[in-house]
Amino acid sequence: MSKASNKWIMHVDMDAFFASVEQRDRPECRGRPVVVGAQPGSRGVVATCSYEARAFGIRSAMPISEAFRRCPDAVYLKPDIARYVQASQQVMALLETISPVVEPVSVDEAYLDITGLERLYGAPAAIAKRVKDRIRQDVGLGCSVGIGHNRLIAKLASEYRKPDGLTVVLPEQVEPFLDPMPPSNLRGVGPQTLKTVQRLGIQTVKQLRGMSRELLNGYFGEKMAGSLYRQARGLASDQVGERGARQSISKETTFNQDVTDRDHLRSTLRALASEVGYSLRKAGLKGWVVTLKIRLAGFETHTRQRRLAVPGDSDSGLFKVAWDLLEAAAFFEKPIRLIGIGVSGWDADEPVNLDLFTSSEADTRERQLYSVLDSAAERFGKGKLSFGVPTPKKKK
Ligand code: TTP
Ligand code: MG
Repeated sequence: MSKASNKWIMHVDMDAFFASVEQRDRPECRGRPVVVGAQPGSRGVVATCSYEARAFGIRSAMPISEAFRRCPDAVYLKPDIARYVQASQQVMALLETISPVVEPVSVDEAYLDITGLERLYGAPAAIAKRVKDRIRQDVGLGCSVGIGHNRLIAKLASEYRKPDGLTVVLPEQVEPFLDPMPPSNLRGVGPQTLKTVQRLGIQTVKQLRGMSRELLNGYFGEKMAGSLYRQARGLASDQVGERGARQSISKETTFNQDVTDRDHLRSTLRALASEVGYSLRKAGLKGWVVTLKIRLAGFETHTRQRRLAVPGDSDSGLFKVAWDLLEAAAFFEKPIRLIGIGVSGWDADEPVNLDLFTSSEADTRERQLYSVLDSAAERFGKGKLSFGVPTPKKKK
């Protein structure tokens, strides 16, 4: 961790993501303050807003009433998550054409390892420009890109100039880059840490770097002290990609239209079970646990699991268990958007590298996305069904 990295890591973060998708799709909103979130008059909050709206001091998570007070003339829109998901997937797919090592970390940001791509595309700044141009052309959205020798520097670089930023921080520039920053820019600095930072009168990362590890330990506790100590020196991981071993083999499918028809569900599940069975047998694995995954229209996601009497890998056996789980859960009254089946709990101790939904990059991205949306939903004070935006009381 402490040795200098010779990698180039890129961090891409979409600008005002939800609001930019709206401005893209609604030309009348371009150049105007746009606030995506709850409707004025309700008790919800701002999900995000365009940079034109930020000029009025509007920010994510601000009560919508406060946003409305600051800018009654803004366009107030309810989130349309499906369109944002689609844009997100387009962006991630595009990034995968640039580098084979892409790690989506939220709905609108990803890390790329671009080490060695210079020969293909030119200097790091040229690669960043290429990414920005492609996203602009193909997806119609703007983003900010940061490049550095590790994840921390890349992330701070993408935040450095927003919107439409492009910042490359060379290793010899790391200290001058970090020096004037407020410690709140560093990763994992929550309200508690910030309180101590303020109490100590620390205003810059440079001041933080001037403190010994022992001193930091005393004020922040070992764990946070270690993190601050390393970050103040620009030290961080340069690993991009999936972390952790893959632990299941699974397959899922999203329907073009929500499905209620039992026969359709049955044949889909049977096909998925066959694919999973095939992968299991190819990997020489049998699993103890079968998981059924269902997403209802509206992103409400359920999983049901059953432990088998003997580890299984047969198509029909897997299908039967998954179908039982589906029937027992009585989802049928509701339209189903996605269905998946997974097997885990290996009988053998071999490394598994065939996971198709639980840890595939696409699913990691999707799970992260849904966790973002679910936590947003909690913040908005609504159930998980509604994408977290309170129903507007009445259109004005
Ligand atoms: P961010 O990347 O934090 O914000 P942003 O893309 O809107 O703006 P920028 O990066 O230019 O500063 O979050 C990405 C999306 O996540 C955002 O468009 C909406 C959603 N989001 C919420 O729903 N609630 C929140 O509190 C935040 C911060 C984001
Ligand atoms: Mg963003």
